Amino acid sequence: MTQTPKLALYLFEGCPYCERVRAAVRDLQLQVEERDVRRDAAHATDLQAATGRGTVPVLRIEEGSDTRWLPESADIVDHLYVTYGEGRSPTLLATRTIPQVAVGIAMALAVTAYFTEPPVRGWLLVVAVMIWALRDRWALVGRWIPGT
Ligand SMILES: N[C@@H](CCC(=O)N[C@@H](CS)C(=O)NCC(=O)O)C(=O)O
Repeated sequence: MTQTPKLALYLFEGCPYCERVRAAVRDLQLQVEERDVRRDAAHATDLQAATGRGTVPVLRIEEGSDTRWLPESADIVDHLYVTYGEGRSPTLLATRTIPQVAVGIAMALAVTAYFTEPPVRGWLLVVAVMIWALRDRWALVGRWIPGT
């Protein structure tokens, strides 16, 4: 799909918040140039100059002579769906529903573990910690899962 504004996404590999935006870009089949701030120092410098900080993701929206810089993954995802979604809602990955549910399950397991006798307690705690550790990595995993 093509669109009038030229979109560039400032990011770096392995950044979970950037993966949320990538999930939206994939879902909406948008043409967005990716600018990795860790691979190209010029992109990092441009981002710092424009936003005053190095935090990613940031979407650069160029429309004619007008350029806007949009930070915050949730705001970027909202913007993309409102502008290009044709009424569609963000996917579970783009809204971070999956990591949030994972945190909920991990906390429930941890609480359960507290009231359970060993050795079940130990195993529940291990599983809870693993789910918690993966909470923001699902977007990376989800890159290979169709329909997410
Ligand atoms: N609330 C922000 C968080 C973004 C964030 O924490 N990005 C991390 C990478 S995943 C980052 O850029 N850290 C480096 C820094 O803040 O300078 C969002 O949702 O976009």
